[in-house]
Amino acid sequence: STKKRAPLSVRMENASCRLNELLYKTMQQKESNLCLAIDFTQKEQILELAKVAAPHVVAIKLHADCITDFDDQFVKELRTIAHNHHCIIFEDRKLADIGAVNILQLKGHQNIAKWADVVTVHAVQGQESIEAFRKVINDDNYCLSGILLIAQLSSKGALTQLDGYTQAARNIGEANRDIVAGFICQTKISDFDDMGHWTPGVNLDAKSDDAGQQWRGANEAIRRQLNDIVIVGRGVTASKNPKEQLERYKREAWNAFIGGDHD
Ligand code: 6AU
Repeated sequence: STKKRAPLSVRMENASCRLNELLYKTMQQKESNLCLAIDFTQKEQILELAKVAAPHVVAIKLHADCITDFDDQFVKELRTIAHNHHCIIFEDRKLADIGAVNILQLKGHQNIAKWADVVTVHAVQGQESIEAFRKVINDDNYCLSGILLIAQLSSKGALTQLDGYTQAARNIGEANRDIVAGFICQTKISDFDDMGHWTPGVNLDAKSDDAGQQWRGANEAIRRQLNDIVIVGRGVTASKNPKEQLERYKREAWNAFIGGDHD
């Protein structure tokens, strides 16, 4: 897609998915399009960084199944941080099963739907399995207010590059905009103003890890590839001074978003 982004106010008004009303309002208020991926294994470590990050980011992304001491107290504290700083809590579970099982997983062991605002879902299981999320998203007993479809992966050789895959994922998302808030992708794929393009694979100091990940800068991801939200993990979490890096990534990503004139 080459169409430029609409202003945040327009996107907010056009939001079909509840998550996006919150997202675009929060982006405007915080002047941030940064999401921090906290891939730590212990809840205290995660909460400590979440507190530092919350004022700077629009979303905090977790892999709850990587946390070895996950419990209700963790969830409670996380929700408090989210509430105090207007942060979206994002569980990156990448669900990929038939609809009925996806729902069981959402309500299972870690009860994701109760505390996560948004969860990632693969497109591979097809449209009807994805439409099954609607029941949970529309149920006020759950926190979940949208899903992000994985349209492209950042890793080298990802099969999402196979002919037609990304377009097929986009079509499923665009046909279900009340529940699909947007995409995990490498470049902007949808021309619907309300759809959010969340992009991982951003690091300002390195190009790759030793396990297939591919990184590029924020300017490339946001200004050239027209994504909306930068998802950064180790660029911040592996640094000696995470707060300094958070401020740096926030500034770079936001400048790229509002069309700052640096390269
Ligand atoms: O900045 P990193 O490489 O330390 O972390 C990137 C984060 C990780 C991945 O699980 C996630 O982004 N991710 C995803 C997501 C968000 O779904 C998709 C993808 O294609 N690549 C990727 O790295 O927490």
